[in-house]
Amino acid sequence: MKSEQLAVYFIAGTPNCPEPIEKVLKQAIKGGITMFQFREKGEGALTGEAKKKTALNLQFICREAGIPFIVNDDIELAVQIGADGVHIGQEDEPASMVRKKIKGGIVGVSVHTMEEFEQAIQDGADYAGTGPVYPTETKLDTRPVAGTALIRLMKKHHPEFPVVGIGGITIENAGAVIEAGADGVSVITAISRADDPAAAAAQLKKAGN
Ligand code: 3NM
Repeated sequence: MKSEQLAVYFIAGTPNCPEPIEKVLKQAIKGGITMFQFREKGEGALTGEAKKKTALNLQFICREAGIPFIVNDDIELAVQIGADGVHIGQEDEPASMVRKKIKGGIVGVSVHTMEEFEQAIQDGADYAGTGPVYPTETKLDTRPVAGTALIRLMKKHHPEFPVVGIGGITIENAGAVIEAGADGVSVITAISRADDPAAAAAQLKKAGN
């Protein structure tokens, strides 16, 4: 993958969206997001066929727009529908195993320490996400807030390896994440709950330039 694809990485599931997720995604695409992750988690999250149907709708929208469609955690679903990739956490199967299942697809890994970062690189991950950079209410079981220090360290040791920040990132603080060396910002709330998701995505993009 190209690191530019991480520039504005929108993540969402139906519980994050006050309007139909397909509509929110289309607006975010209009604003210029560069990648999308379907993360169907939390209260009221879809399961089974309903989840698969929504995934297929979102995959179609991403395909038409020419941006990668990534599935969070659910490797089986990703393989079944031929998603462009998966994003996994430290609790999931090792990236090396996922790499085999997902063939040439994108494998993203959440990391919180330099050790986890080095391991992800060794395991053949395509990019690393790290956070929470800032306090977030979207994910309850996060690690302590890390600020931008780890991003700086990661990029110091592996300048070429694609890294994206996550957690509490807004239009106001996105510039600091990029300034620390990240290739992009991942956001849920800043786009999914914006009055105008297209404008929010466009402003996040501008913050990175
Ligand atoms: N992972 P928002 S923080 C999905 O720290 C996720 O690994 C995190 O949502 C981590 O943009 C987070 O609304 C939530 O803060 C990001």
